[in-house]
Amino acid sequence: MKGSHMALVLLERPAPHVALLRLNRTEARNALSPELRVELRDHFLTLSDDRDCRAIVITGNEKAFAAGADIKAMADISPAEIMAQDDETNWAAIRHCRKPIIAAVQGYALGGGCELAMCCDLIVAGESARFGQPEVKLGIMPGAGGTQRLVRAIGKHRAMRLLLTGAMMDADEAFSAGLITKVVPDEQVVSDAISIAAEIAEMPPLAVSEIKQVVLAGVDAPLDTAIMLERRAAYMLFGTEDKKEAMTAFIEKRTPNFSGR
Ligand code: DAK
Repeated sequence: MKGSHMALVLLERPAPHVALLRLNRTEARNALSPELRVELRDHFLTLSDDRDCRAIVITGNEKAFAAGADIKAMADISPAEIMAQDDETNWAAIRHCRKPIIAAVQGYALGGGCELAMCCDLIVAGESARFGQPEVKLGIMPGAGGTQRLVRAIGKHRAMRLLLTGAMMDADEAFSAGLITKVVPDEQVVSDAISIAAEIAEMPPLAVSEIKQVVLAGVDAPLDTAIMLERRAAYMLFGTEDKKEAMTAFIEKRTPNFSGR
């Protein structure tokens, strides 16, 4: 936070090696203003490099994870102005973050808010969660991966309904469609996401990082190439101190102690 400026994204450390980012524009249903997106980018850049951070949870509040890009900031904007904002750099910081990211969603995850959730590696949703891409109703369309990620997550025929009508999916529908990891009671969303993050944070960090990278890079590569990526990363992990420690600990029937090397 700089001076008296109210942070639009709050950073907490709720468990060892776990960072929690809270979107903090309650009055606007966490609409992703240009300023908020820059703060979010800076947090992800820092946490991606922070050796103490091994997993990240991102959440909103009980009413909204995020209701999308800020409509009031877009109402009069020209294509040149929106290009000049270079929002892609902000999204790239999230996409390229090396640490696993868990979205903890209560309430609305719409438009850019749904795109943000889909950028994460896991999505824990409360019963109040609502997912949708309502851009069509505003005469625009998703611009941060929504058309592509939704189709890959839930298939063309379900995605088209949401994209072309702006309809929302509730948490159960999102779960059965394969968009999200799990549904829990609203009051447990953040604590559940933190406990998954804490479990990940106990794993050997290099293995976690390689698994995340291979899943993400492989999904858009030809299968043979992706399997080769997987094999090479798997070979490499045999060279880590943590592999030696994990296997020795198993054989000696004790808890491993990972160094991240
Ligand atoms: N932007 C600005 N303000 C918003 C907002 C938003 N997206 N969503 C809510 N708010 C504000 C409301 O204006 C209201 O402000 P006041 O009237 O109190 O000043 C306050 O938050 C509370 O909202 P409501 O009174 O409407 O609250 P409700 O609980 O009744 O309804 C709602 C919540 C989330 C269902 C409703 O607010 C709503 O429909 N909001 C808009 C959702 C939406 O259409 N989202 C999609 C936005 S478009 C791109 C990249 C990305 C994008 C575009 C381009 N490029 C790289 C090119 C992304 C576009 C979008 O996300």
